[in-house]
Amino acid sequence: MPTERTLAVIKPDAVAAGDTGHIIARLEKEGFTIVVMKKLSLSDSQARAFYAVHRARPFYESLVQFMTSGPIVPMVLEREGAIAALRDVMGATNSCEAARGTLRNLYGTDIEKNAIHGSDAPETAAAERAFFFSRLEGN
Ligand code: FUP
Repeated sequence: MPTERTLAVIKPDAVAAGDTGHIIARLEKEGFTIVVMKKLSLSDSQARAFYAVHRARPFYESLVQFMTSGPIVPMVLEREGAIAALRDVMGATNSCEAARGTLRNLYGTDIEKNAIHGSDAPETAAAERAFFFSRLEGN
């Protein structure tokens, strides 16, 4: 399996709960290398742009509110098969349904406050990495 890069975002719920370090430690234990990482707060328009694919969905406004409610920690992760491997360790979208021991099971609350985002395909990984990080930053 080739080495890949993907984007992970520790969401406002997990950052506010003080779980940033726990999540990073788990990702490193799962074999991911952190290529580049930062902590920031999204503006309303930035959150709308990041989740533009969901703009017609009923949960969009609430999702934008949540994602702008506090700081987040985006990072580029590298590993063999990184995109699928991150989705595995994250677990299902709804934290209530995520398999035991997954990050969303351990650190999320529900379908919205689910602790972590991970890109779902090579095309979205490339676009989402570029959303947060420039070439100059090592992306
Ligand atoms: P995922 O790829 O697992 O993050 O899930 P989606 O791309 O389907 O959804 C993106 C985000 O929208 C989720 F992380 C949380 C939010 N969401 C809701 O708040 N309600 C829903 O019914 C579905 C998704």
